[in-house]
Amino acid sequence: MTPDSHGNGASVALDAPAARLTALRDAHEALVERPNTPEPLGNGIYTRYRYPVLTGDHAPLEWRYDLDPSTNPFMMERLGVNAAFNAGAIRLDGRYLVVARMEGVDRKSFFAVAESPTGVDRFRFWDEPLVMPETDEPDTNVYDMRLTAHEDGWIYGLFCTERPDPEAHAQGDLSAAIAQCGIARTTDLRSWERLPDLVTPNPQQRNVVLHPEFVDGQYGLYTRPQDGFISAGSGGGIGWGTSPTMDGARVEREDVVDPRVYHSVKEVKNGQGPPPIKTEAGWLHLAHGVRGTAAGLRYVTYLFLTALDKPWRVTHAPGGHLIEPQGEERVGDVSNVTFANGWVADDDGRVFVYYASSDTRLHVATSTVDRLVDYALHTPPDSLRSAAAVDQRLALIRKNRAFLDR
Ligand code: M1P
Repeated sequence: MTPDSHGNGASVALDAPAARLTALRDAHEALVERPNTPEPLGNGIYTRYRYPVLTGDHAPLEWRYDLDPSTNPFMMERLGVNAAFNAGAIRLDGRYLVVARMEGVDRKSFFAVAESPTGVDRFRFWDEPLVMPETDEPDTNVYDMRLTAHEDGWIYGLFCTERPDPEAHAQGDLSAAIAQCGIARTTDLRSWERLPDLVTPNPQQRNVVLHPEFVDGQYGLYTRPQDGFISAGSGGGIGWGTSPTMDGARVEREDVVDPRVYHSVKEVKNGQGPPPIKTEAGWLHLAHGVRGTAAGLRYVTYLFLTALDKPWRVTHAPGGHLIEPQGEERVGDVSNVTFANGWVADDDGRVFVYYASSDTRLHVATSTVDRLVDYALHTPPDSLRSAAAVDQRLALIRKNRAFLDR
């Protein structure tokens, strides 16, 4: 113990950081162990939960603080974590696992696995962030992993790898980048084999997702062709292509199967979320759609079904959004965003949707395959025009009137 500068013998220099560390540990433990509670009533399609399941504050203290008071006398954060969001998800050996997009205060994203016994709370990060091997072309930023347990036996992680755009940089635009699909595979989420990036006919790719089954002996890929880094340009929409291998994956032909649509939730751009869930009614897909507003872009999630034998053929497309930003979800580093790239379908039919809000935190919504299929089959499609939307609503009102008058 060292006397403080007032010479009163108090042990400020060493005890203060120790006391602060104890308080930090208590607060962190309380946050990680906090039970989550379902929000009452809801819309019948899914249940939201009171608290986010992951935030930047869930990152272990060891990742953020130098715990040695002799080198960190103020016990201050040395490497802050800004956010934990857009997570891939999987159920493995009875555990709910997410691979979250972590973002340091330096804006660099990295991946980290968090594990929960319930799927709705007590997500705890593994000891260290995930170490993702690189190709010969180093990644500037990696994010938004989609996890696919493929029938070939591997778990694939497809993610966005971003590198500088040299032409734009030469002209002074340092925000431009080239986004491509990085590919890695694993069996345990601990050790990863990095494979060559996906090659497609388009200059930019984000939101690429591997279909879980072979299709005509090929790997099926949902893509998102795009002209520019942010704007879809003449591209956009969810594409479909196939590749004979994932070790050197190449899509020669990309067909847009879920296009952008004027005056809809996916007017500006859209992208596949997690890999689809196989149901008796077809493949259940979760995606995000983006529209422009005076306040900037608004990201929501939406659902659709495709044919079991042709996973690229949309059979049912409910109109409007599934999950939209509500309350505090509307505010964050990139406000007015909900984005989902992970969900888990349990053997008992429960579905855990991991959606992030405003590029800041990760939430869960629970539902069942039966509910989501019912929603997909029986929600009217987007009517595309106001008058047609009124007709849809009148049909519902009149059906209800007839039912109540029986
Ligand atoms: O900031 C909102 C989202 O923007 C991108 O998604 P998209 O390519 O569809 O525009 C991604 O960077 C995503 O991570 C982010 O949440």
